[in-house]
Amino acid sequence: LGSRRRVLVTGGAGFIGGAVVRRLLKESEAIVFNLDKMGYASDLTSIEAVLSELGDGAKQRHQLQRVDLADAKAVREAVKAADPDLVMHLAAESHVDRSIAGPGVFIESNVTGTYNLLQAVREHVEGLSGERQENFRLHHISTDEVFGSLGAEGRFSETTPYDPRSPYSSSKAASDHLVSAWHHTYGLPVVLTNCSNNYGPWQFPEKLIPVVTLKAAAREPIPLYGDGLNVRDWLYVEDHVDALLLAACKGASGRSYCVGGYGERTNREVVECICSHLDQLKPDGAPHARLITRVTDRPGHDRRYAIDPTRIETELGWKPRHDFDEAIAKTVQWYIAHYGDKKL
Ligand code: NAD
Ligand code: TDX
Repeated sequence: LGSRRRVLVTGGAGFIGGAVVRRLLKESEAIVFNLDKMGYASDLTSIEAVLSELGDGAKQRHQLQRVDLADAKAVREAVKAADPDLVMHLAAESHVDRSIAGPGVFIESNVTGTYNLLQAVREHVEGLSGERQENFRLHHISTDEVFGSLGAEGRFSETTPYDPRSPYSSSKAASDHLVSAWHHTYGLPVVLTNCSNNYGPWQFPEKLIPVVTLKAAAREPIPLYGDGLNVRDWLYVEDHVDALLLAACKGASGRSYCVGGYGERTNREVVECICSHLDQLKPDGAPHARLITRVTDRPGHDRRYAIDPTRIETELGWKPRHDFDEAIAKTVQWYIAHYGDKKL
């Protein structure tokens, strides 16, 4: 973090934001302001555990700001109170299926929310003096879904044209464009990252990997959308956190970086892999793969995502540290231990 002492993380009670906050608490001395509306996907348990491990002095280093980004006034006040050297913006409605069922909140949180944050941060940066202003960064965390859907060939990179297709991805694309515009027009020092699908502990059980693990463990049908041959590029969440901290601290202002760990797999491969781990962990009946059930496809389901991470590898020296087969095994074990026999 260099001389940066105050970090505002939006969405720090969510899956990836929580991993960022834990890392900042463990590996830096920064005060972390965690701005989150505390929605359905929020959980502070893992952060509270880290604070307890670190001891009493650490508690003041985590300040929860329970704020909805859609509330411009509250956002302005929260940014003012945090007085940050760095803002890492992860707060967003994040689930594609929910965006199809109810797109409104995606526009409010992801588009209006990002706009409100940009305005508040712009005012904050204008008031900073000398070195603090020069070192300030707003890091906007986004997704590879803004680039649309790939055929069998090719990978997304920073020069791929935007072509979002779901309410979620179009709201994220809009937020990316707002961030770039605030950089070009108002000179706001920003950095953007677009990452592929993350997995790991503490992901809300609506996304593929926790849903499949918990359904299969409970011996319930495992829903596989369509033909199961859609491809996602899986990255372990801690590898994403490495990339985020590198980009936030060392990324060039106005630059974007694509993040992905060469983890392409079809959904069917991922589901079968989880089932084979469960066969070992819970060898109490028929093979879990028999529970796989083809269900109606997601409307507008993107076929394939894949990232070319050359820029972040060569310019910032990032490399994923986790291998899919090992990290997925750990992740499956974590969901079984964490949820016990609770049903979804
Ligand atoms: P998540 O749903 O687990 O967490 C998001 C957090 O943001 C939640 O705690 C939620 O309460 C908060 N939030 C949402 N709307 C808010 C608002 N209006 N005001 C304040 N807080 C609000 O999501 P995640 O998987 O941790 O994703 C974090 C970010 O990373 C998102 O911006 C997402 O687009 C991006 N991303 C996610 C993935 C992935 O695979 N999960 C991949 C690439 C990028
Ligand atoms: O029950 C399921 N069955 C199924 O076949 C679910 C929940 C998903 N799927 C399929 C749909 C996708 O092809 O699995 C794939 C992964 O689905 P999700 O976990 O919902 O992720 P995805 O739609 O790819 O989006 C994710 O990655 C990019 C995150 O939710 C986004 O926040 C991120 O930006």
